[in-house]
Amino acid sequence: MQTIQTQVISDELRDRFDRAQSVLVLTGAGISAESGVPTFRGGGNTAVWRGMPFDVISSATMVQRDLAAVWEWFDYRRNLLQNLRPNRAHDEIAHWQDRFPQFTLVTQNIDGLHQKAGSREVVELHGNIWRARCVNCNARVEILTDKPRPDICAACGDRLRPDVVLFGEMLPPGAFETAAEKAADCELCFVIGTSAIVYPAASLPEIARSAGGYVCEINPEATPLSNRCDEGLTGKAGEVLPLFSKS
Ligand code: BJW
Ligand code: ZN
Repeated sequence: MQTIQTQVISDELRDRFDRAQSVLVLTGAGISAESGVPTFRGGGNTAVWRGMPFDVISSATMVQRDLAAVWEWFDYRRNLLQNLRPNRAHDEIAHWQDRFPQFTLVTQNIDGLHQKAGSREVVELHGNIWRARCVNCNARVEILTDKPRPDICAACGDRLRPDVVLFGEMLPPGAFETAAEKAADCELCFVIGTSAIVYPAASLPEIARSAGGYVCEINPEATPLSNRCDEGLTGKAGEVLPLFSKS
């Protein structure tokens, strides 16, 4: 008897997965949803902090206008995150790095859950919530769970801010360039748990596809990418991804 699970992945995708030498994975907030991390959009989930939509509080303007409020928002989210664990989707992707000769994991997430699951050399496009950065000299400081969060830069005495990329800000130097280079070079590109509307991250699947890569989206909901990719697997990342390790 054929189960629903074996029907999800097409023969073509399974064959490409078995043969692929170079794979790129792009993840977004949805991959952490099953760990308990709220997404920004989709599923009726729109992040709001004290009445402010996330794209207002998570903006470059707000850092200039009210850095204390921005810190409160990120402190709240770090507190939430410190008890959360990677889920089956993070675990499965961590295994892929040893399965393919060339493997690149690019994430828009700032939660550090890929690294907690064992993924190495993660290309973080939007920074990391567990780091602070000086507004003046760009020195970076790790934020530890068992120590008070530092406020002031030890190198120059100026204020620290979250080391994350807010709307209207540039991505970390080299991060997008590395991701774009790998996207242009991959045979198989998985786009997992992202609404695919925030640029430049959303251009990576386009780059992969125009260079001949096979693009597969994994998401329970349709996105602007859905009718521009080669295959869509409709479902939760934590349920769909483990199917790849089953024959
Ligand atoms: C599941 C699931 C399950 C649920 N399993 N899936 C070109 C065109 C138009 C605009 C621009 C453009 N280029 C640049 C822009 C401007 C802007 C932008 O893209 N705006 C768009 C919204 C229109 N981009 C920027 O400002 C970027 N900077 C930049 O381009 O610099 C150059 C520049 C500078 C100045 C002027 C001009 C250019 C920076 C973008 C930074 C994004 N920052 C944020 C906040 C980070 C800090 C924080 O956390 O607060 O990053 S915004 C937010 O969105 C966060 C995310 O990383 C990002 C993407 O969201 P993501 O990951 O896709 O999550 P969701 O919630 O949107 O979607 C979740 C999905 O999961 C849904 O589809 C669900 O269905 C699915 N899901 N459960 C699988 N179990
Ligand atoms: Zn400094």
